[in-house]
This record gives sequence, structure tokens and C-alpha cells, in this order.
Amino acid sequence: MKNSLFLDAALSKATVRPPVWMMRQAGRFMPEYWEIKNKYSFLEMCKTPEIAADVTMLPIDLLGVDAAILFSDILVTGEAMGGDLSFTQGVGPKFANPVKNQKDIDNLQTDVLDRLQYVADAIKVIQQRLNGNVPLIGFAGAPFTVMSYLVEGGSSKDFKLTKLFIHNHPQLAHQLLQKIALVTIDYLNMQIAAGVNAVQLFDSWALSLSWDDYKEFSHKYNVEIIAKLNRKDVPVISFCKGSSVFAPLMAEAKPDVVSIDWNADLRNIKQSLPKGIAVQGNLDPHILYADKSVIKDRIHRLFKRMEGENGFIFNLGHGIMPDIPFDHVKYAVEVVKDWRGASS
Ligand code: 1CP
Repeated sequence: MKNSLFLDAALSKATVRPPVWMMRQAGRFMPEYWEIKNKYSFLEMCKTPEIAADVTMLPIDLLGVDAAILFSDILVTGEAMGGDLSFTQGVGPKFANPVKNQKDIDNLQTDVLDRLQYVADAIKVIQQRLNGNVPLIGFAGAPFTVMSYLVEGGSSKDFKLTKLFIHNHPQLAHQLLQKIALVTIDYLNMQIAAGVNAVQLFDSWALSLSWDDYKEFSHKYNVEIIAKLNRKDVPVISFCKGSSVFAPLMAEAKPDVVSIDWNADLRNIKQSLPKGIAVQGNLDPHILYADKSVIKDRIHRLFKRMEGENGFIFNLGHGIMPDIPFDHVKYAVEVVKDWRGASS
């Protein structure tokens, strides 16, 4: 690997500067994304390996980040299991057949790798294009977060149906979570076999849960997934919004990296975790709307705070918003690369 900053930091080795990549780095804030998006539906983009590769490469070519992330979505596992998924501009994802009862759970399949073969195909095309320059991150949605879309039928602000489901029907919820966990293990191992260099488990909406519910309905399954990955030399990153609170539990699942939202003091979190667990984060993505002088100042503050700590990957606390100016994102990457004159 020509640029091994990301993999070194993920494995808690020393690096000349923190590596940088950003969640949702291939997306709607990029004019070049729209040139492709205007021609195809989102799912067509995900399911056509050449197009998925074109989009994956945009932030490598235009921003110069230190890692690529597969262009796909966390909801493709739900679709492969039998969810009737569509994405509509301005509405977001929809499952037309939300899960309500035992019959709906029984109807979901777990032997679904054939239906996700397009992802393995995309990974092979992307690795040819990357040509050993930077590593490729694969990913999947964590069971609780994927379940929330299957139960709500789409995005949610308050997760009312999901919480009702786990509170009133815990046994059904566990059946559903177990099915998603099995698919997620197979799916991430398929991505590793196809050639990704790291994997990230996205439990984006875990922050909606209480401590006890997080342990029972989210953490338990993330532990199982991480334990069953064929992870030799492939670092595992665990992400959730809520990680400022749940980090000690997330670390128990033994990922290589815990990705932290922007509420926490990253140094405190790092020092509270067992040795050998790296951290990723944790700039508030809203900082990227602000003036460039503010962007530089906040990145420098974070870097000074993390100085002397091995195992630090710069990222946002959550994804880039679609209306953040492209040149601000590019500027942030330049600030990281210029840190202490590293300019690599
Ligand atoms: O650049 C990248 O990060 C790679 C591609 C990627 C990733 C990692 C996409 C493309 N989606 C995801 C993960 C994802 N998808 C998450 C976890 C990360 C996070 O917390 O942000 C989640 C929750 C989703 C679900 C999703 N996909 C939503 C709903 C979000 C919500 O608030 O409920 C939406 C709108 C999407 C569509 C989507 N996924 C990706 C893109 C570029 C888009 C927009 C599609 C478009 O152009 O309309």
C-alpha cells in the first residue's frame, strides 16, 4: 500500500500525521456526484460495479483523502433479505413492506450473498482503480440500525415504532436482530474476501437507546459480528452516534477503532479505552459550513488535543451534509495534510 497512514493509525501504529477520510465523502456535496446521479437512480449506481467504482474514486481524485469507502448503502442487506427498498430524492429510503409481526420476520431470508454479489464485483473494480494507492473501507449497517429502517419503513426522527417493537415484542425483535446479524457477518466476510482493507460497522441510530436497551438490542449483536469476522490484517471500525456514551461498551466488542461523535473530548475517550484501540473522529460536521479560518482553528485544536497519541484517524463525528460547500471540505483535507509541515 503506497499510502498506509490510515491502516497504520487504525492498528495504533505511529504516523507522521493523522490520516483523513470523511463519512459520506462520496456524495451530494460534490458537483461531480450529481453528474452521475442525474443519469441513474441511487440503487442503479450501487448495483453497477463500474458506476459504484466511479463514485468511490471521486473523493480520492478530487479531495485527496487517505482512504476510499465503498459506494453503497447500509440498507442493501435489508433489501437482500426481502425488504422492498427504494430511494426517492428528498424523501430518503423507504421499505414498502415494513416488518410488523412474526410472519414478516419469517419471510426474511438469511442466505442472501448471491443477491449481494454486485458489491463483491464493485470491490474488485475499485481495487483495480485504486491500484494500491490508498486502502478501501468496506461497511455494513449494524443490526439495530438496519432493523430501525425495516420496522419504521424508512427514516425516523424518534424511532417510535422501533422502540415499541423492542419494548412490547422483545422476542420478535431478537429474532429479527439475529437474522440481520447473520447476514451482516456473511456480508462483511464476503467484502473482506473480495479485497477490502478495513470494514466499518455503522450503528448510526444507537444514540436513541438507553444504556440497558443498547446492551440488549444493539451491543450484543455487534459483539457477535465483530467476533466472527475474518479480520486478519483488516481493521474493524465501530461507529455509532452516541459513542461518546457507549464507547466503553463498544470497546468490549474488540474493534480496532471506535469512531466518536463530536460531543466528547476525544483525548479523554482515547485514554479511557484499552490500549490498542484507536479512535476516529470527531469534528462536528457543521464546522465545515463555517469560515475557513474557523475550520483550520478547530482542526488544529483537535490535533493539539490528540498530540502524542498513536491510533488517531481524523474524521467527522457523522457524515458530511449535502449542502456543505465542496471547497470547504477540500480545505479541511489540506489543513490535515499540512499539519506540522507533514505535507504528505
Ligand atoms: O461516501 C460514503 O460515505 C459512502 C457511501 C455511503 C455510506 C457509507 C452511503 C451513500 N450511505 C452510507 C451509509 C448510510 N446510509 C448510513 C450510515 C451512515 C450515517 O449514519 O450517515 C445511513 C443511516 C444510511 C441510510 C440512508 N441512505 C439515508 C437515510 C439517512 C436518514 O437520516 O435516515 C439516505 C438518504 C441514504 C441515501 C444515500 N446513501 C448514500 C448516498 C450518497 C445517499 C444519497 C442518495 C442520493 O443521492 O439521493
